[in-house]
Amino acid sequence: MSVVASYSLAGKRVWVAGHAGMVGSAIVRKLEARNDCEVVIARRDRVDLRQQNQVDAFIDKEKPDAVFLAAAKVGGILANATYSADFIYDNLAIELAVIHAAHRCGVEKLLFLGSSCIYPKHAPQPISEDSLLTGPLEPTNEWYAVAKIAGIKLCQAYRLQHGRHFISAMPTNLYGPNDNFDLQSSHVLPALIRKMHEAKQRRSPEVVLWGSGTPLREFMHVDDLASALLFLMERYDDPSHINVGVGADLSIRALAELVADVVGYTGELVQDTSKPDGTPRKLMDSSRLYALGWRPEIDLRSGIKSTYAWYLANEASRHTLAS
Ligand code: GFB
Repeated sequence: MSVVASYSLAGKRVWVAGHAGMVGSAIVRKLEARNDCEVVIARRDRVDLRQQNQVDAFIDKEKPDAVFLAAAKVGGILANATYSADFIYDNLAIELAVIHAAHRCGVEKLLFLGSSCIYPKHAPQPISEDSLLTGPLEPTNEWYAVAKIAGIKLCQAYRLQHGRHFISAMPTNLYGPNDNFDLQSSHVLPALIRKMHEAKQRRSPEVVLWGSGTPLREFMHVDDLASALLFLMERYDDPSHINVGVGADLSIRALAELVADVVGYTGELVQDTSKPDGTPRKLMDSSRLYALGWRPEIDLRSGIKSTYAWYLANEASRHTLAS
């Protein structure tokens, strides 16, 4: 497989689509730290990335050389299950508009961001890239998953028909600065940070966890992801999507205990089994990425610690005021 490529971002105009989100903002931080390329952004109030004509006008004006497609409608298990139409429509529309515009404008390299939920619910673990489309999806997030699978296929189709250097990376569950801490729509890790923090403040005797606590998940700090994405942009050029994970998982119950420990919450952890569990396990096989020479650096405990510090500095008071 011809996976090792050589493409340098140095001196390039690099559009980070989705710059305000958790992933996009982490990519922007990494690019700015390099200080050798020009970061281009599309402000959300000026460009609706779901609208082909608006994306076309933006890309014609800005003429980026490379694109990180990190813009997406994302959310946790409940948001995915509740807003099925929004999740499939917004994500398909963004992918179509940005990938097509990048082709039309002759963008040299594009990296599309997917998700580990593209894989079948009962895929063999750890999940290799070859498991894609080998079985039924997890119903709570199949709308999002189908849109993300379409994104991979779009990149492959433009490679095949037009020789474009469009690649796809599939990250595992992510967390970090600029995450969504809304208790209804967030993923589990930010939800647990907020729940434990507020329970500690209020001296609540218990914190409620959704589901059985037995599902296994793998968590990666978004700064590790951003580092992997810059690496892949410069070193990977293959039609196959590539997994980006840390190689280890833990149960939701164990995660909750870890977050409680970091936050300093000592009350009871109670399971609300009326809430969905989602897929039982999704540990990704990231050996293809590791074989290229990249490795994650942020262990889970220190990642949670720094994310909690970020939450305290940026979010906690906003929530206290709102409640
Ligand atoms: O992170 P999460 O919302 O999404 O939930 P998925 C992971 C697990 O944590 C589930 C449990 O078993 C939840 O029931 N959980 C426990 C909680 N307490 C909480 C809580 O307070 N909030 C939340 N949100 N969960 C998502 C997909 O699946 O993963 C997306 O829906 C995407 O499409 C994302 O792929 C990475 O890991 O189950």
